[in-house]
Parts: sequence; C-alpha cells; structure tokens
Amino acid sequence: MNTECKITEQMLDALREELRGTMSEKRYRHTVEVERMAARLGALYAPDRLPILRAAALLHDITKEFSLQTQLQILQKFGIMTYYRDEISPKTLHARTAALLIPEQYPAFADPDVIEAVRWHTTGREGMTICEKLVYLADYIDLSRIFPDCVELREMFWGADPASMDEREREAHLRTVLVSSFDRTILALLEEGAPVSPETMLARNELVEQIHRSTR
Ligand code: DGI
Ligand code: FE
Ligand code: FE
Repeated sequence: MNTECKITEQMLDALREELRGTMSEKRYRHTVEVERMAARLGALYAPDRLPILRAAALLHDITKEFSLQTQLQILQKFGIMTYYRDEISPKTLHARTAALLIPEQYPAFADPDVIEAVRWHTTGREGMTICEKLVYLADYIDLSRIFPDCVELREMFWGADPASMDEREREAHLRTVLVSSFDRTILALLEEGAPVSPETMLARNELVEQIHRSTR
C-alpha cells in the first residue's frame, strides 16, 4: 500500500521534455530556471524534498498562457464557482487551474505536496509548508527574471550567503526574504490599483508576526 509517489530523475527529464512543446520558449526558459532555483533552495532548506520541489517547479505555470476564458472554464469543469473578483485578478487563476489539472494530465506527479506547491505559488497563503515557500520564492528569483524587484530579492537572498548560516539564522533569513517578496508584490498591486488577494495578506502577516516573536 505504497500511496506515496516516487519521482525519479528520469521522470523529471521526461516531464521537462514533454513541457517544452506546451508553452512559449520564454515560459519554458522560466520554468526550467525555476526548477533549478527550487533545487538550489531545496538543497539548503529541504534536501529530502528535491524531487517534489523540482516537479512542482516544472508544473507550476502549465496553464499560465491559457486565456481568461479557458481558466474560468477549467474552474467550472471542476465544479468550482467563479466570481467577478476572479476575472479582475486573472493572473492568480493559473495557480488554481494548474493544480486542478495535474492529477489528470500528469498523474505520475500528482503528489499532494506537488499540487499544493503549485496551487499557492502565486499568492502564497497562511501556514505555507516548506515546499510551498521554496517554490514560491524560486518563482520570484529564478535567474531568467530581470525585473528590478526580482533581481533585488535574488541578491537579498543569496548575497547574505545562507549556506554559511546555522539552521536558525537560515530559517529567519527565509522569513525575511519572503516578507520582502510579499511587500513588493503588494506594493506593485497597490500602484496598479489591482486587488490584493486575502491569501497574500495573510501569508505576509503571519511571517511578520513570526519575525516579531523571534526577536522579542
Ligand atoms: O506566473 P509567473 O509570472 O511566473 O509568476 P506568478 O505566478 O507569481 O504571477 C505573478 C503575477 O500575479 C503578477 O503579475 C502579480 C500577480 N499577482 C500576484 N499576487 C497577486 C496578484 N494579482 C492580484 N490581483 N492579487 C494578488 O494577490
Ligand atoms: Fe505563475
Ligand atoms: Fe512562474
């Protein structure tokens, strides 16, 4: 009764090749860079979860290039009500639709930890698992990103030399960098006049609270 799915190197290689034909070159390049960054972060924070992290990274944006109409159709097909607010935050939908499609389209990778990391990679959420945090951050700071916030956050994370830190410092460093990522996303959304998802606010507030607690 082994319900745990074992993700092998060959499976990841085959998935990477399969995905190449399903998205634009730019999105594919981002996808493989997120896989690399997730593996680097995983080596520091969750060395026993590398296959999960790499699979989630490869699958995280499989629906990113689908139209709003297709995103809404997928949600409806899975019996999920959609609201006007989904239509005015269209960029948050692909994380939900990708997570929904994994079990039928990529059943060999339908591990709950893979699916949840994909599900929360855009907004984050309160109580993020280590895999969710690492895929979220890898997506933000992968080497293909040249947007100033991304470059600064990448420098903030790696410039502090997290490999040289003890475990406690390294955990604190991850929290600080994650808060900065949420702050940047929230600020950008405010500047655009876009809605900020409650999950993003809850994710940020929880980490801020943890930082306060740990420095008391
Ligand atoms: O799919 P990627 O481009 O690789 O990255 P992503 O999944 O983090 O999506 C980033 C986009 O999603 C960015 O344009 C901002 C938007 N976004 C992130 N959080 C929120 C959000 N949009 C809204 N409306 N609300 C959010 O909380
Ligand atoms: Fe995404
Ligand atoms: Fe992405």
